[in-house]
Amino acid sequence: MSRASLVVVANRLPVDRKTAPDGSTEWVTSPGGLVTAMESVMRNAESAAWVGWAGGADEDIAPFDIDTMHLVPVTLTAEEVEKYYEGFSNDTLWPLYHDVIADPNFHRTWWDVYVEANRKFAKAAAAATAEGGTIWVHDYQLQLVPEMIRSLRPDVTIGWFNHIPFPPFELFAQLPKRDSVLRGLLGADLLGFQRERDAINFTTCVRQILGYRANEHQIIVPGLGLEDDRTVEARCFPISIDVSVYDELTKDPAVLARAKEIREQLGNPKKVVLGVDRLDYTKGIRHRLKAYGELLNDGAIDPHEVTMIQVATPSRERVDAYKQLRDEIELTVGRLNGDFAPIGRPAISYMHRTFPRTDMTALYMCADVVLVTSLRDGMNLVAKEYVASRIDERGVLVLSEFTGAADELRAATLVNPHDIDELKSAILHALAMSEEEQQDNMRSLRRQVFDHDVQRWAADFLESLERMGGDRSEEARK
Ligand code: GDG
Repeated sequence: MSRASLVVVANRLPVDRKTAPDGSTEWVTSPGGLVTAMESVMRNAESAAWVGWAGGADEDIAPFDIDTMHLVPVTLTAEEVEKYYEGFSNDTLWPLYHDVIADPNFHRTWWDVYVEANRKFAKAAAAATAEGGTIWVHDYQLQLVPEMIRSLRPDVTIGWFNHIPFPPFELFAQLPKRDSVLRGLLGADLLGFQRERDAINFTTCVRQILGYRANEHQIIVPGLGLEDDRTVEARCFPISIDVSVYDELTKDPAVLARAKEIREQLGNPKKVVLGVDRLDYTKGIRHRLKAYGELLNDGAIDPHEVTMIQVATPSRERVDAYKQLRDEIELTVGRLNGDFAPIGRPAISYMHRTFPRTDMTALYMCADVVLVTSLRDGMNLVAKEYVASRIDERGVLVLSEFTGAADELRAATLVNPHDIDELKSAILHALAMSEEEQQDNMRSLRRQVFDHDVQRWAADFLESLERMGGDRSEEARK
């Protein structure tokens, strides 16, 4: 394929390799809001490509097409997977950007490999983009890519979007190589964040650490030598979900039947409480289980009447903090079931595996209460998916104040998950909420989510980016 006018760059390509029983392999698109949103913007672009890692190590894979997308794989070595991805991305940046819930680890060799891996992505993106094209870089793994692309391809317009929080100055200041990270990001024309607070945290860091002039949303990057100064914008673009998918699934008779079947399999409890998370220390699963366990212990929740389901999707299983978290959660669930489960049915039905989206939707449809108790979360899509699945306008969303979603979903039952007493009260309040109040809240939540879907998110970001690109070429002509 010739070079594309729109190039998306993300750590992962939007595909997984599936191996058939006969040993043959094929690529299938991995489901998710980002992929759906990107598919639709890529379809509308003159020509588009997605640059990213295919998931293995030391494998050279030629560019290929799937559905309507042109994919350009970036090869990572086993050392890069260990030091760039598992190390600097997931064991340094991830905990630091999530309020240091876990201790960030830092090794200078991780940083060196992070730089080299970022360069691979930048080179691949620069080579894949047409003259004057647009590149949209995603997430914390690729923070050096904007500047690297700019030095290779000054003609292109560059955007970057952070899916996770951007930390306050006091925390970001701890990051070794913090100047390089900020300079890497400032290669972009537009930097997108989940919350207003994240954008402000970023501009504050730039002012304090690099000493550049900046207001809340605009930063003046001084030009070197004869170069003009550049203006970089930092704004919030809260990500969302593809609501049409949930609209369809919730009307599918097979999904409706599955929701009914799940309730029956649980012994038809009066109420079902649900948690769905990647098994990650940021999601507050331990706090949730502590509150729920105390409610069982206090006798405030009768396990004959209420069942909790916890789906904990496997995640980053080679990183120590994740191994330890899994052990702790499984020990707690085992103890609680041992202490409280009636014969033949669990007090907490715990699953450490992934489910098809039809099952996830059926779970949302049968849950009277969903608990989102993240200690810090960029957005949290589970909250929005639950709302989108409640065609009956019933159900209660208990939502941590420390999620990006809490800025938008004001009609949820908002909680501070660190306050176990408050969390317990919120769970009891949710279980006892009248149908009228549930309906009032759910209607308001549904309006918010349906008016702000992921297609609108992508279109808003790209329109702002195009505007920045337009301003830049006008300045260049002057
Ligand atoms: C990052 C940020 C931000 C989970 N288990 C299964 C499954 N899931 C799906 C959910 C949801 C997604 O995974 C999880 O999204 P979250 O937003 O909750 O969290 P992260 O993975 O941490 O994502 C986050 C997001 O990026 C987007 O910007 O919101 O703050 O941390 O869609 O439904 N899906 C299926 N089976 C499962 O078992 N099919």
